[in-house]
Amino acid sequence: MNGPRDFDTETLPWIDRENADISEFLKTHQLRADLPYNLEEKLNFWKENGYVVLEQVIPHELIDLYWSDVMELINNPSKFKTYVQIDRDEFKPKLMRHAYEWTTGQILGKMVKINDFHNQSLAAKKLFLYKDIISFLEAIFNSPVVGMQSLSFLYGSQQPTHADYPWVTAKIPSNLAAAWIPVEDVHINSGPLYYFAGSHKKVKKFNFGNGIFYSGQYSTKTPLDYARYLDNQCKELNLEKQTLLIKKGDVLIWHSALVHGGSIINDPNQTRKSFVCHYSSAQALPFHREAPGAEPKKFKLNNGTIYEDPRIPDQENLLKERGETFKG
Ligand SMILES: O=C(O)CCC(=O)C(=O)O
Repeated sequence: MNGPRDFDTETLPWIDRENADISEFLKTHQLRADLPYNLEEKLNFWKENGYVVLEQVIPHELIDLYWSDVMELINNPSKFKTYVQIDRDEFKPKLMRHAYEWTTGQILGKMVKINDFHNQSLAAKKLFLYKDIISFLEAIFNSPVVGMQSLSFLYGSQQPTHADYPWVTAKIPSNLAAAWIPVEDVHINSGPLYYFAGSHKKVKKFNFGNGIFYSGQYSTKTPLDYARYLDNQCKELNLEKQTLLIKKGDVLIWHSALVHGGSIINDPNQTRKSFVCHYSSAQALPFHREAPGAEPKKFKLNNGTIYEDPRIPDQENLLKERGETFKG
């Protein structure tokens, strides 16, 4: 079988290296003095567990502005070229279409992923690059941060067990992390996110037949093979399965190799509104992923960057009024 069997050690984020010295890093780097969490504690926890929860850092006002924009998309899909994916199930080919090709009723259904709504919504951009998330990511990458891709959910995803790096790839695949931002307190019956603490360093990378990255064309193993492998590995390694029951205002940040998925929804009427954001570092993603090599148009905030989607420039910041009211 071809392809790499692990991340390239030369380009691993410093904190993922064997000899990472967190106290030394904090002594030698200029970091924000007004962080609302203890960065040293969070970095130590991250190194060990592959995730952190930052408690009550995101203003409810900003979350509400973002969700009002999402509701505008849902109620008026004909105005939007947003990419909306509606799956019949996780393993059938994805049905990705522009919002205007779906109806409100379809977007309000289950198995719906609204992709990259931050293109249209300024409030979503501000949430994506919220200062206390970006400061943590800057520390783990030791680099400026790029917001790479985002997903908006009304219901639980029920997504099978996976890690993100085989799918969400930048030039340096280990330079990847994600944030899970609840729009409401997470209810146990809503199909909460689950994850296995420590799996980012204990589970050996899966070989899709063409290496560790999934390719619809070249992989001989399927996403379901991958899910089975991960479930078995986590069981054999006795890794603790944890369920994410965080509250509006909190945020979970997780490592590119943390094994996670969406639980089964026990109450079909229970929403699980959330904004899921994927990030990379500036050196790993110097362009928009849909236009590698081309000079991107940039939106900058809190030292983080988002690139304008070159496929739909006419849609950029279509919804900006609500976002403009947020001054944080
Ligand atoms: O929110 C979820 O249920 C799944 C999100 C996820 O796994 C991902 O975006 O990688």
